[in-house]
Amino acid sequence: MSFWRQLWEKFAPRSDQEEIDWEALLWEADLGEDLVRSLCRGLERRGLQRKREEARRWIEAELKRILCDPPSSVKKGVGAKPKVVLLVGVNGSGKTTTAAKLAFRAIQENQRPWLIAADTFRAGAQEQLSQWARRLGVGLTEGTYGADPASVAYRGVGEARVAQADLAIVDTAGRLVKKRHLMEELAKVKRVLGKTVPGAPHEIWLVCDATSGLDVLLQAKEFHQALGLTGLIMTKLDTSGKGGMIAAVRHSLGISPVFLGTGEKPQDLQPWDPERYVREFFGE
Ligand SMILES: Nc1nc2c(ncn2[C@@H]2O[C@H](COP(=O)(O)OP(=O)(O)OP(=O)(O)O)[C@@H](O)[C@H]2O)c(=O)[nH]1
Ligand SMILES: [Mg+2]
Repeated sequence: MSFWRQLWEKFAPRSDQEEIDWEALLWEADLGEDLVRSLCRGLERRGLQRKREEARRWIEAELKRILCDPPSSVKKGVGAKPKVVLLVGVNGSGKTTTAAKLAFRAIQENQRPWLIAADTFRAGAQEQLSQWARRLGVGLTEGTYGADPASVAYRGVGEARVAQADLAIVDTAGRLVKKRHLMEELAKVKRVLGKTVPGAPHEIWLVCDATSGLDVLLQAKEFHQALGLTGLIMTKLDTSGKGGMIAAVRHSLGISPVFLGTGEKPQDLQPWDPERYVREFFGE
């Protein structure tokens, strides 16, 4: 059963006299404070709180509108060689796995990817990405532990260019949004990448874990403020039926998902398809 259906059954009153607690229902869908408030106000303005079917239809239509509106950002990096993608996110969100998935996808599309291991902090991070590079047969720039991630990223794009790669994927260390110096370190990686290929980094994607619920919105706000995100990759959707925060992030920040992660294998990456997402979320 779809997540929305389950929620509906949980909150639907047993009799017509009982009211639905719309606010509680929308909160549970992980839609976040701004969007919950705006939907509740909308229901009130239209006098729909007690008209359950109409209210439900209106909410569904609103969420579909938010999710399906075309993203405002234009595609960057078209024609750049290599196109440079910077992956950022909190610890364990799935960045390194997603870097491998993106490389795999590029190969499927007859493109030449290049991986850059700019996580010089977490023990094992270098080996993790180099293992993926070997498995996928993809070129890799390694860093040494303790090295400046910006210098690894810079060298990496240089090597990608020499190898005539089409896509350079920069994996970075996980970081807590509240640690200011770590966010500044990422801002430096971004600045330095700007000196490699015109317009780089062409994409800055926040990799976030769907099981973190509303924390995703908080992460998106902080990373967006520090770096200017161009998109979102929501991982682990195979382990969590929820995904309401995708609507929350779109509503609050106007940032859309680009891919969804649905497993641990290289092929478990789906391009964002709002129509499909809406169908699965509402169970249509
Ligand atoms: N089920 C599932 N697991 C995933 C997905 N993406 C990543 N994982 C798993 O999540 C764990 C963490 O993934 P990593 O790619 O190492 O995460 P990371 O963000 O690079 O972690 P740090 O570098 O430590 O910050 C691994 O066990 C992955 O296999 C996904 O879409 N679905
Ligand atoms: Mg990692």
